[in-house]
Amino acid sequence: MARPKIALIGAGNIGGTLAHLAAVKELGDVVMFDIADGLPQGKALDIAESGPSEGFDANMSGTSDYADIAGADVCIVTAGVARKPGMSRDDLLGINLKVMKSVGEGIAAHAPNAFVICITNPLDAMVWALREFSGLPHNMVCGMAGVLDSARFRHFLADEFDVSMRDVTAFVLGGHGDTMVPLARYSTVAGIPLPDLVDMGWTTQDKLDAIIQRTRDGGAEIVGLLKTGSAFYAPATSAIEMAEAFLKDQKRVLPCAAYVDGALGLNGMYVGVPTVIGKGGVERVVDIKMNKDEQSMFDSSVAAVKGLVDACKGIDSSLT
Ligand code: A3D
Repeated sequence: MARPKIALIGAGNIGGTLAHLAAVKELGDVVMFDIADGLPQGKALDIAESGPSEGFDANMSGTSDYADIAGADVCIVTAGVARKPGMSRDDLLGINLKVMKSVGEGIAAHAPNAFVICITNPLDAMVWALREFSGLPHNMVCGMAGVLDSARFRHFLADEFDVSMRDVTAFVLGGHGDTMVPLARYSTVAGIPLPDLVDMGWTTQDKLDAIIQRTRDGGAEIVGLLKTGSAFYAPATSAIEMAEAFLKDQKRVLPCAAYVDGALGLNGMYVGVPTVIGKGGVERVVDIKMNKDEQSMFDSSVAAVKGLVDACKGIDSSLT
């Protein structure tokens, strides 16, 4: 049986890390695409040369020709520009929108049956635009953000409680930006919700509020430290978790930027929501109930995403 084929569109910091993880986890053959001459070929060869020590057999290749992604089962898109200190994700909109057009057309022409995971920022608007440009079914195009934002939240909580990260679950909804909504009520340590842990004296409400804010600022914290780009190890790991859920039909319940039409009171838009990912792509959106405060935070986040989508429509008249 042929190995699955994984196409990585963008071979920069995240693209290279995705390729390495896909190889080490033996998820399939990897083809890296980039417009930068030699970059995808060089990274692919470098990773292939780790195969004898690591013990994987997957094929690694690099290309600047979309024809080489033909028949890909999964496409993970990181093509575009990343933030530098002082920039917001939204500052990337104009330039990355043009990139999404060429990527969307390339995927439509050569890998129309792929499960597509977008990582390029500003995430929720870019995944919407990528779906529009590619014309793929909505359930087969989604964005990675919630898994990363939840992982950051889980890491900070595990540190605060001095417990294993494996026993901390967290829930972050909404757009991937300053308005994201970490939901304390739905986040737990071994099933015990965070508000109960505050009551039990494990932490204070002030400390929990600070952790929630640090989660919202998680991307900027890393940009500030790196100074030359944005986070890439955890973003790559998060997207690989989603790709693996699809390739192995795991039915994982993962938050991602999915097309929501009907659930959570939304009509036809991309935003971060809990989903079930399996061989059908985004198979379900989990229609959770929010209280008044949570709903109002989610509404602000939805409004911010809608503003970015409108900005895309203002830039490219083919988008309606
Ligand atoms: P970087 O290392 O700059 O890699 C981007 C790559 O895209 C470069 O190698 C470019 O040559 C390539 N590229 C540019 N234009 C094209 C094109 N038209 N076709 C193909 N390739 C192209 O960035 P990175 O890997 O650090 O980040 C990639 C994207 O992910 C950025 O937009 C980041 O803002 C975004 N990002 C998102 C998250 C989320 O959680 C959603 C987290 C971190 C980064």
